[in-house]
Amino acid sequence: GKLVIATHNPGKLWELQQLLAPHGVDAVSAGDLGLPEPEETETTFRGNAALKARSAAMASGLPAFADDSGLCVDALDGAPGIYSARWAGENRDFKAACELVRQKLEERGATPPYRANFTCALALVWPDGHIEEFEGRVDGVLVFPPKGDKGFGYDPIFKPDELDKTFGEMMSAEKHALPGDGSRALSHRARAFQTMAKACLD
Ligand code: ITT
Repeated sequence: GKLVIATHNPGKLWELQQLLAPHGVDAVSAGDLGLPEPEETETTFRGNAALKARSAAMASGLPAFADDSGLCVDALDGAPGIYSARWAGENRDFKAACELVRQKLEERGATPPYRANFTCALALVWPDGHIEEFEGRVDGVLVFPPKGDKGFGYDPIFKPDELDKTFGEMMSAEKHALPGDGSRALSHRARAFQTMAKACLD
């Protein structure tokens, strides 16, 4: 049967479709189904992922899968965290959001290396309410000025510890897995997905 990908973020949707493709899952996005976008009222990545997946499963009567994720900066006490999308404002201006991160670091008097991580919570919810939850994280440093025009969101300012370029300089396949070993995931989303695939898709 079909699986709903409960996201309205095109960059995320693209990556989730790439990750799902090898598993032969028939997926449709919440946007394509015209499902409403619930307000993210929870206080954790995990809570918001569950909220979005539940909302889509109830509205569609299909199993639904949601991703809640964000950038957590050590010197900013974990901000923007669950507010990562909201820091980009109504018009989702991530150039401005990256600049806001730099400004806040400057205000705090923080000095490089600016340690940070991306975290991703995935929730898979069936119409009967059954839920499975997974998490993934990648650690790295922030670089200014931003580098690269690939990916989405905060990708141009995040350099994972494992490689010498930012996510903004990587194609989605490079962001998903470490070179030379397609089986070892790199990004927070690919790491969470890998755990989910082992538990639920294979
Ligand atoms: P949905 O809730 O509809 O899925 P959203 O963009 O609101 O879309 P989130 O609430 O999870 O999603 O916000 C996560 C934000 O964190 C997202 O907008 C990006 O700016 C950022 N983010 C998450 N994963 C990222 C990644 O892999 N690369 C760059 N930025 C990322």
